[in-house]
Amino acid sequence: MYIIAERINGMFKDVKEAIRGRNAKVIQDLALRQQAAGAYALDVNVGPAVADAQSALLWLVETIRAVTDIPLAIDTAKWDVMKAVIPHVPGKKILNSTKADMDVATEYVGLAVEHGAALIGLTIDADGVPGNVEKRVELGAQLAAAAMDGGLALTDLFIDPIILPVNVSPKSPGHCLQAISQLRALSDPPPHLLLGLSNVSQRCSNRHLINRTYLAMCIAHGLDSAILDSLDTELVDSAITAELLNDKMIYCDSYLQAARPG
Ligand code: THG
Repeated sequence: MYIIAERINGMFKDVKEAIRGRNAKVIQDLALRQQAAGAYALDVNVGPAVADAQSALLWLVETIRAVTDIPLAIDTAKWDVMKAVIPHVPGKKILNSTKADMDVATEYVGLAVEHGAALIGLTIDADGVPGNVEKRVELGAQLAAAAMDGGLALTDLFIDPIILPVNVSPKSPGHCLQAISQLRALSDPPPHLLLGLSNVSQRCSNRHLINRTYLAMCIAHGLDSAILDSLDTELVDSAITAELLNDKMIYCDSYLQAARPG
């Protein structure tokens, strides 16, 4: 499982305050702890409450890069910010994210190819998040077409069928499972399939249990990547175990250790 760690996000109070006060240590500690806990990449998102998103994002990138060369998923919905920041991200990077509208996706594919980056594409268009499986699959196929047209290998494309909180949208977990199965069959090799896992349990009780259970179900349907809390050891262990049971690795007594990066 290609784990992208979620905690460097201004949605969290400690990160928001660290951005405001330009407190590098808070960010660097989170970066290194998440990496040590099993992350392959770090999501970097300034959150909604920041005045100058571009300079905040540049500061986060520079601050993280001072301590680790782990791939960074640059998480912003603003094209102008993405375009300005990406040239200043040394090393491996993932653009998070584009929507599936063809003209928009084509621009993002071009930026990704220009900078040797991977790209996350959301199955969302001008009509918003689809309320069914079919539209998610159609938009996922559109993202794959945009990637192929623009010269981005499908192995550098992560399709995100968008999971909504189960308390608000009870059908979205099931819809995403089916979309994952169908989008995996799109090509050989297939694009990556990814979710922002913690969305599923927002404002629910038993968050950890919901996240852990749903992740195992997603892996059984072919999910191979997720933005999640890598500091939740039980969650990461559960993901690795689900992959073992889905024949993604050979059992050995130390499989939990063997599956972690490094
Ligand atoms: N897809 C893609 N990118 C994404 C998402 C996605 N990026 C952002 C988000 N969704 C994934 N990251 C998070 C990070 C935190 C939470 C949910 C998703 C979260 N935060 C607490 C909350 O809202 O309750 C914050 C409060 C707190 O604990 O301080 O749940 O879907 N491509």
